[in-house]
Amino acid sequence: QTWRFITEELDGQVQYEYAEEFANRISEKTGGAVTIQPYEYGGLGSEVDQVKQLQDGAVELAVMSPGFTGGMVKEGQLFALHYLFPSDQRKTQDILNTSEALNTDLKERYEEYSISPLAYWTEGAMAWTSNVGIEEPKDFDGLKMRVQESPLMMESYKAYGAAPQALSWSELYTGLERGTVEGQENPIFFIYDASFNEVQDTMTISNHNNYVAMTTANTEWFNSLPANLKTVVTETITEMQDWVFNKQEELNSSFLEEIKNDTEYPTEIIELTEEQRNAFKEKALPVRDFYRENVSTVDGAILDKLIEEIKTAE
Ligand code: 6CS
Repeated sequence: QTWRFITEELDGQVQYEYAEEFANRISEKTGGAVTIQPYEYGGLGSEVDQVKQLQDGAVELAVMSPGFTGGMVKEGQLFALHYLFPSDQRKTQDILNTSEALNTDLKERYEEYSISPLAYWTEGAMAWTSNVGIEEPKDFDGLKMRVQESPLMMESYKAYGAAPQALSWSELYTGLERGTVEGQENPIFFIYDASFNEVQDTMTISNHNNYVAMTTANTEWFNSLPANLKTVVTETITEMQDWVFNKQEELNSSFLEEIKNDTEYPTEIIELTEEQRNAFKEKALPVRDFYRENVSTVDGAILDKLIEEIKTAE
């Protein structure tokens, strides 16, 4: 049998590398009885279309970013809150691995929509790019900031005074080039691999949030798998949490060097001091109440549980 595995990224980027490695491991463990066909982003529509394909069972497996389920699974938007997770990526990954709020409570919310998140992992800390050089909240004033389709991502940037707009990443390079959008957030490996540095003059190491991706399966398909295959899938996903952590770290650090050494498209790199970070944090914290009151369908219960787990971990 063949399972289809869609990703939101291209060959060489973290999500697609993950799907390929997963495919190899599953094929090896099942002695070739199961083959997995990984798909790069692009062929099957936008990120939001891909969510639908997983829900419909048109594909069995997907790497999915919670941002693109924002209009549907309200609680999943908590990943859009800035300064929630530790800026230390290892600590963040440990929380993603062990959190009951995420691996039980949030998972159940997703399953109401036939999406089973089997693991959460970081693709690295996100940086801001722009031509204005973001150092303090007022630099965001009126800035047309590109975000994914999540109302809470919009709210997070409105809190800094920006004018956020939702866009698929396939339209982002052209958008930045033409100025229809003026800034964006992404992990460093992605900024370089998608060439955003060609059309943006500055990159701010802001540590405002990390990029979380989920390994997901169509719920009905996954539940109907024979027990032995289910075990192979979950064991492989668990093993790969360290693998993908190392992969993102390697790509993020080597591509940071590439950005620094790119003389054709020079980028000013701005590293925020703790004091500068705090100015953003102050504006970001009230967005948690917005989430609790206007987004969450459980009055922020999952977020509050996660906050406690983060406190304990730190
Ligand atoms: O910015 C985005 O929308 C894209 N960024 C990453 C790191 N992965 C896929 C996603 O669609």
